[in-house]
Amino acid sequence: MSNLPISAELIAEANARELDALEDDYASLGRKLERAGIGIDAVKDRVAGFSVAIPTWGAGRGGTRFAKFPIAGEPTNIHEKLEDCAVINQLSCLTPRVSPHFPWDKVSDYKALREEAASLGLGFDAVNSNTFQDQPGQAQTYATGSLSSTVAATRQQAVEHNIECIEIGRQLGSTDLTVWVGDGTNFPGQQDLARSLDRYLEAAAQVYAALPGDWRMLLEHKMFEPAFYSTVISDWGSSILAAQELGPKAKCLVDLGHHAPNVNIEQIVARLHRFGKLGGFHFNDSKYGDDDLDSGSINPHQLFLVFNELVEAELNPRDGFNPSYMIDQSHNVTDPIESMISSAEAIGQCFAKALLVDREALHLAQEANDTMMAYQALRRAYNVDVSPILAKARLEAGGAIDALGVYRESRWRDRKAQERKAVGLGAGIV
Ligand code: PSV
Ligand code: MN
Repeated sequence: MSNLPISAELIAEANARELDALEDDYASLGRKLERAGIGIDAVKDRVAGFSVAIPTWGAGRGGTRFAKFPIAGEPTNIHEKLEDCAVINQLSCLTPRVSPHFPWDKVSDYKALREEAASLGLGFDAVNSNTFQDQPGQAQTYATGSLSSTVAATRQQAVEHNIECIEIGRQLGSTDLTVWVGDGTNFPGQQDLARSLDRYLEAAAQVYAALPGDWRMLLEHKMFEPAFYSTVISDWGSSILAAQELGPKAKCLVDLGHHAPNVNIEQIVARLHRFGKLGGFHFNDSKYGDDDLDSGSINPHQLFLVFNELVEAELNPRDGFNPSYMIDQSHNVTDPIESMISSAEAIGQCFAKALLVDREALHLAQEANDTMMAYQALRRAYNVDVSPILAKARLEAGGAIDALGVYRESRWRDRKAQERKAVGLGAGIV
């Protein structure tokens, strides 16, 4: 049974008002692309097949170490989060899967949760384990590490939690386990840098051994925070080495914010792909560090260059190339639904622009060392306003031409503010 949250009439009425302008813009862009030998409908069809997962934890207002400022009508449990995620997908038609985090999203009946999600038009993406926080009643603390802890019982507890996540994920229909550990140190000498990696690898291998045949284990690296001197899986180098040691089902996950400023992330993407280890992404944007800002809000060109590598990778597939795409950002000052609608659009736009690159011209220029023309091949695609392509794909999928506009018109958040209980104050990086 379908249980979509936004009224179909509201969407249809809004689309009727926007339709003429969209058809005009789409036809005009179609003529422009035709002159470059590109059929706009083929690009639109590729965009229609593109999707990016959204995190359940992104449906709530994020926070920093200093504070969290909740808004009225925020979701307070997994059921309300799913409802909000369904709004995002219904209007944008880009986000049909949700990535849950445990134990944050724990329920007693996962079969029922899967059905509930399906009735909202959603499926489940990667399950995320959490060994970076202690839970009430937990036997061992993660204060000084989890999978890499010096304490055997703590490592065991972290392994068991990850295996429990796999079991939950199996019931939800997931096929990926994303493992990010907050393990690391704040002081030189605090832990042995080599031995902590040994302990991590040994514990991670136990999790790996519990993966069902068609599952992947996605290793997420992060250079700092909560540990500020060293982290155990600090960078793509540590990540690929760990993935290679664990085996073929272990891949690397690139969270865009988890690098030093100005690092060439698109090159990391190309490198990971070269060795068959590119497993997926957490999209967000940053100015200074792991700022968790909205995707494409600071450096949309970098996002485009990442997608340019992904389109190249698609043309030269290696070893099961099938990266999982997900948003992972913290919405501290916006309505999370609006941020994720806008971010999914930004991500889809970069994918569409990467499809527009004249690959033949690019490769010829690269071979001939014609630097300017190689650069211009990218530039020409980046400069195209592809929004009519995304809007047309949304329209055809039953979404809203102006997704943000319809969301505001639906007064969803105001209505939820009447129904949902208030979220408590507090702090917390999510
Ligand atoms: C860590 O900063 C991270 O990027 C990981 O993906 C976590 O699971 C997520 O954020 C939520 O805190
Ligand atoms: Mn992440």
